[in-house]
Amino acid sequence: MRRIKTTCLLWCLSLAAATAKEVPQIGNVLARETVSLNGAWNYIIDVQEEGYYDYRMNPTNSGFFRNAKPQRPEDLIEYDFDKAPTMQVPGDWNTQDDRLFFYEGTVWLKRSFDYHQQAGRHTLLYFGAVNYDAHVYVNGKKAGHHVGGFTPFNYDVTEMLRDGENTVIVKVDNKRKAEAIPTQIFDWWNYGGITRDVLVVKVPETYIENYKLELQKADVNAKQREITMTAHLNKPEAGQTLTLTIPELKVKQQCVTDAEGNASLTLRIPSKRLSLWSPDNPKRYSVTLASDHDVVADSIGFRTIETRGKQLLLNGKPIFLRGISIHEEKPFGGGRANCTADAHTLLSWAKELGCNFVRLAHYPHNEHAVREAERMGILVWSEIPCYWTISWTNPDTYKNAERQLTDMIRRDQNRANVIIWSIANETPHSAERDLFLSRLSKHARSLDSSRLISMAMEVTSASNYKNRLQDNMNEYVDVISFNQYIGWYRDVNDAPKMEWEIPYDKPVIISEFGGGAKAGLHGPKNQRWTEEFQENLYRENIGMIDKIDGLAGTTPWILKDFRSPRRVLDGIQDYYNRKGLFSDNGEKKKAFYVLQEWYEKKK
Ligand code: GCB
Repeated sequence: MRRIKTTCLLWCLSLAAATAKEVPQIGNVLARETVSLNGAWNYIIDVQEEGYYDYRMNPTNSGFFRNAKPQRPEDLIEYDFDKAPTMQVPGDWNTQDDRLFFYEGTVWLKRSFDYHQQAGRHTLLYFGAVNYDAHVYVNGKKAGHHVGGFTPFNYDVTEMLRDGENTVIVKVDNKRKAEAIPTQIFDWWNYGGITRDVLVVKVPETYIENYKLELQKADVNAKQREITMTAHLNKPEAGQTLTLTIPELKVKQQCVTDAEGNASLTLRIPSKRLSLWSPDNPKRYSVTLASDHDVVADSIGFRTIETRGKQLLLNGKPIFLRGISIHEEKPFGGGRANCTADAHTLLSWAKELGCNFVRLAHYPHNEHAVREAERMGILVWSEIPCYWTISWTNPDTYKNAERQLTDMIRRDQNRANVIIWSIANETPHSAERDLFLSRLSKHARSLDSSRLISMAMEVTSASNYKNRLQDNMNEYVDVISFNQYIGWYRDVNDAPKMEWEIPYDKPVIISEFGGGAKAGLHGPKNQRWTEEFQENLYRENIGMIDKIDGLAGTTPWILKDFRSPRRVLDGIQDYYNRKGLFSDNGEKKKAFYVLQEWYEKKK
């Protein structure tokens, strides 16, 4: 009997030893103690998901995640990661192997690493993003499953790691699905793979999971300003002292966690001591937050953003957003961007254009890009890929969208430059859509009251050169934004005659306008695809837009030509959307100078 009990216990322990847990995203991962798993990963292309399903389409126990090796000469194992080619992680697979250029399906990626766990420490396995559907295995056991291609997720893998060599295998599937976010059709390249950093994060058993510092709104003449700090531990542990230090502001203040592991405090700082973050003064303070066992350092800027009628106020003063839309693609050629250098090049082009604002379309961009924009003094609109025709009535689709929104907000909640969370782009009107998006809007507000909410709407009626924008979502957004393509999809050369009716007392952003041009193609201004056509379109649109009542900014479409499978015109598009002001090789088109000239006047 005793023996049975012991066997049972051992079995239970071995089961326990195999479990990993998805834990809430750790905040400010880049400042934690980490080991990078970036670099070369072996990969196997698995068109029929042979490594996941048996020949009756049941998930198999002997899938590729086992990383099996023949033990005897007669053993049959029909895959071998160690003989498979390698690709760089982070990186999209489409630009690393010609066979994968148009591929949409499953690829397995594997990486081994040496690890020595310290007693009393926990280990998280963090992915910056995997597009789209990821099954993660550690040493042959499942760590978890994640859906959504542009937001971070992490597992506590403490119990799964061995002393010495460890193996991580990820099954990545980028097939498009009607119920997914984004859905089956979208105008950008469906880059697959582990597209952002992979990190092993070493944390104490009880660590600071996330925190948020927020400058409270106040009168511009207020003598004193309030900064609130809220933080929480990964565990409901009461009685831990948190110490917030900002040496430059002479701040060292403490608070104690409650039974939920939450703590908060309020700083009161003389206004004249506080230098507010703005595009002209991208001031960030060194901040550290320490608990009894953990410490995390950050650089944080303080600013307020709010609206007053049709005005947009940054730090209490009206601001015009001289923006441009950007896709997360490398500056030269295609391929997913994921490093500070890529971001720096793209953002420098935006700066040269005269921008103080970028719309990071159409999904959350990588953290390096948002931080680089903050350092360079560029305001950011950040959005989730709730784009075009979403399955509005599917509860799992809603959960997926809400999760992506949550993870986007949690990751960047301390970035002073992020001023707008956008919840959707060009979605068809219906009661179901209104319900879905209004829930998202309320959710975003419940997580973050220090930023504005918007979405890219569409013009609903147009006749006799009169355009009207009407959208039930108006009451759920702070800023009315809409895309319009007069001069390209509509009414070529009619922009000067257009009138606009936007019946809401809120600031207006034109979140897209533009047209395509092939760099180096010249001709008369009415000839499509020439630089002159695009140049003229910009001139006429700017003339029209500038007259819109309450115009608070624009983010024309788009900084750089980007890859899109929808753009098939040979010799012109060649699978690029050509609406960039820069070509895919970084050459400026004529329209660049038109926008630059206008933005110069708007300074
Ligand atoms: C839009 C979409 C954007 C497209 C663009 C275009 O309205 O929001 O994703 O790429 O138009 O080029 O048609």
